[in-house]
Amino acid sequence: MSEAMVLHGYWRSTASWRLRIALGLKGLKWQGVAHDLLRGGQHSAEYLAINPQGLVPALVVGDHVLTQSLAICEYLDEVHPEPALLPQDALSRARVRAVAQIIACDVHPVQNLKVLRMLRKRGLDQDAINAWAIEVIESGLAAFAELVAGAEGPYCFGSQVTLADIMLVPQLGNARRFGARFDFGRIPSIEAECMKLPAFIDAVPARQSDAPIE
Ligand SMILES: N[C@@H](CCC(=O)N[C@@H](CS)C(=O)NCC(=O)O)C(=O)O
Repeated sequence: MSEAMVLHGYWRSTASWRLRIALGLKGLKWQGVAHDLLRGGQHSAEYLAINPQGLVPALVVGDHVLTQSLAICEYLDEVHPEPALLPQDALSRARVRAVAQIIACDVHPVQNLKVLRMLRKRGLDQDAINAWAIEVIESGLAAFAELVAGAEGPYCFGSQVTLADIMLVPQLGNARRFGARFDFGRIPSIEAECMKLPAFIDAVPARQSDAPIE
């Protein structure tokens, strides 16, 4: 693949953050196009032509547009198998996908900007919205921690970074933003281990070119 891939994202988007980690782990070159979610960049006609869902990320690979971060991570893993983001055997893969989906399907979607705005429109005040988000994050992370408790470290499932770690670390960024607890089981030590790796360090929101200058 000669052209660099184009990642449509936003510095603080946790779904974009997952892709930045995956691309970094695979050592793949990419160019970023930032869409300011707070200013509605995701709803511009130009972006909707790329992703009709009006959500980031989208990854442009040659003539193809890919959406949904989990599907994109799996695509990258299939096309660029090293280092593998999923284990070799089917049972272990199912376990990794299950915890990855706790974050991607059950925890993260309900704190989406779109969802939080809908709640506000329906009369919930900010404290109630935050309390709701915290409850969802904490219950999801507690279950995540239990499901990885029996596995060897230092990462979620052993000595290989998997999709589970890629989903977990950005979600912890969201947990901090909302003031949710995340000190469940091995979660803090998994995060600390991941944050020693360049792919995780480079992917943090504050390091992105569209992040506000402090
Ligand atoms: N399931 C999607 C979620 C994408 C998503 O929710 N993106 C958020 C940012 S993390 C977004 O674009 N929000 C814009 C909005 O809610 O208007 C994925 O994993 O790619």
